[in-house]
Amino acid sequence: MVVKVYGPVKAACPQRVMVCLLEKGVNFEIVDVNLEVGEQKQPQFLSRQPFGQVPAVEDGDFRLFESRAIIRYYAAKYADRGPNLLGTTLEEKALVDQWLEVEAHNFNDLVYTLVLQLLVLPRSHGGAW
Ligand SMILES: N[C@@H](CCC(=O)N[C@@H](CS)C(=O)NCC(=O)O)C(=O)O
Repeated sequence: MVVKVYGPVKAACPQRVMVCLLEKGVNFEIVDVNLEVGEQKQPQFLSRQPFGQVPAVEDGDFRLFESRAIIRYYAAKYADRGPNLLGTTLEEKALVDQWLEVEAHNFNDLVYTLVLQLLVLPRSHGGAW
C-alpha cells in the first residue's frame, strides 16, 4: 500500500513527513494541495484536515493529520526497519520526546514565520504561497 501524503512538496510541514518516510524506506506518493489558491481550506480537504493545513496522510483506510503525530506513527509502525527514530530505552524515548517538543514549541514557533516571511514568500510567485 502506497502512503498518500497530501501537501505541496515545497512546504516544510509535509517535508517533515516525507523525510521520515524516506528514512524508513516507506513508499509514498504526493497528492499536491495548492496552497496558493487555498485548496487546503476547501470542504474536500477540510474533511481530511479540519484546520485547513497540510500535511495529511492516507494509508489504506487510515487517515492522519498533524505532521509530528504522523512521523511518530510511522517511526513506531516501522520500528523494525531503517534507523531507530524513537529510541530504545525509556530514557532515550524521553529524550526523543523532549527534542520533538523543543522543535515544535521553542524552535518552530520562532523560526517558521521568519523563514516564511524573509525567505520563502519573497521568492514565490507574487509574494503568496
Ligand atoms: N501543526 C501543523 C501545522 C501545519 C502547517 O502549519 N502547515 C502549513 C504548511 S507548512 C500550511 O498548511 N499552511 C497553509 C495554511 O495554514 O493555510 C502540522 O505540523 O501538521
